[in-house]
Order: sequence, then C-alpha cells, then structure tokens
Amino acid sequence: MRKVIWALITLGALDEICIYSWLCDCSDLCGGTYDLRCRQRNVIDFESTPTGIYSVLNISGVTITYTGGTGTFNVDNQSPGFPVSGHNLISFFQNPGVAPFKAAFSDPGITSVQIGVGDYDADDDNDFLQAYDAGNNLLDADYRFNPASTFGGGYLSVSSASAISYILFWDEEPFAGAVYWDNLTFTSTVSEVPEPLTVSLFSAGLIGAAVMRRRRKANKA
Ligand SMILES: [Ca+2]
Ligand SMILES: [Ca+2]
Ligand SMILES: [Ca+2]
Repeated sequence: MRKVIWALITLGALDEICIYSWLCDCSDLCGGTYDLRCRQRNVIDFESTPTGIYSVLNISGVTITYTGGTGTFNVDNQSPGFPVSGHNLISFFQNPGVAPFKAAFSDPGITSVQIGVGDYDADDDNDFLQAYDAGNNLLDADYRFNPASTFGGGYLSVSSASAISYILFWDEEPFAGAVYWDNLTFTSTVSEVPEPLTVSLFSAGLIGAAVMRRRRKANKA
C-alpha cells in the first residue's frame, strides 16, 4: 500500500506534461497533435496550398518567404520519393541561385524544427537548415548531402533549449535551389497545460496517506 501511495505522490510531483502522455492520449486533453512528451507537433505538408507562384505563405502560424532574387517561389506538385510528396516548395523555377527560404514562427515556444528535402535523381544536393532566435543568434544548424542517384531525399532537423524564432533553409550547387522542400514539422512546448489530472493524482496520494495514518491509529487502539 505504501508503495502505491508513493507512486501516486511521485506521479503528482512530476512534470504534468509527462503524466498526460503516460496516462492517456494528450490530444483528448489539450486538442491538437502531440508527441510522446505531449509537446504540440505541427506538420505543414502544403497539400491544402494551391500550386502556383508566391511571395509569402502564411500557414499554421508560420510565415514563409524566399530571401533571394525577386523573392518569389513555387508551390509545386511533385512526388520524387520520401519525404517529398504532393505539394511542396521550390525556389529554383523563379529564382535559381543560393539563397534561403525563411520560415518565421508566431508561436514563441518552438524548440525543434524538421523539414524534408529531396528531388529526382540527376544532381548532387547540398542542403542546409539553420535555426535562429529573435535576436538573430544562430541556435542550431544541420546539413545533408543527397547524392545524384537519389529519388527523394531525407530530413534536416534543428532543436534548441531556447525558443526558435525562425529558420533558414537552402540548397547549394550544382543547381542551387533545385530541390523540393516538404513536411515542415515544428514542435512547441505546451503553454497551457490543463491542471486537473495532476492535481487529482497528487490529491489521491495525500488522501491515501491520510487513510493509512488513520488505519494505523485504529489498529493501535
Ligand atoms: Ca507535400
Ligand atoms: Ca538531386
Ligand atoms: Ca537538385
């Protein structure tokens, strides 16, 4: 019995974010999609964005721009292979050259970002991802080489203990910008975690302890 009570008290004292993921599906409690630690996880796959030429995209609290040339880019529809499928971003058709896309987050609690990149075979791709805070300090960076023989590509990822304000991502020579970017995934800390479950667990522990004490007294008497 004592072990059970201690387990309840310990559970109650631990980070409530973890408790939710252990006991139930976080999405039921908080709404939205959550990872195993109950952090909110968003994926932009661009499927609901019509193909065409853009100078800015606002999707799910993310503002996407292209920093080179005329500042325009395409939402295209290509499925060369994992992780690029259906609608995606490509800068090459409007502005071939080495310049980054920028994706700025309105959520101030973003701590990790992933983006898929790839193309059809034909050329080597040198792909870069950088994460910055609101003061333009570099927080984390990733690089990925995609050999010419590849259909599709892979993921770049960055993470940081302090909040990521925006990311830059780009492709370098030989055909700079000739890659498709897809499945922009970002994870934020949950700013408003509901309390009742934590409180009830902690209370259960305390009540259990009180019952034990009373029983012990009763036994002595
Ligand atoms: Ca897509
Ligand atoms: Ca390639
Ligand atoms: Ca390429």
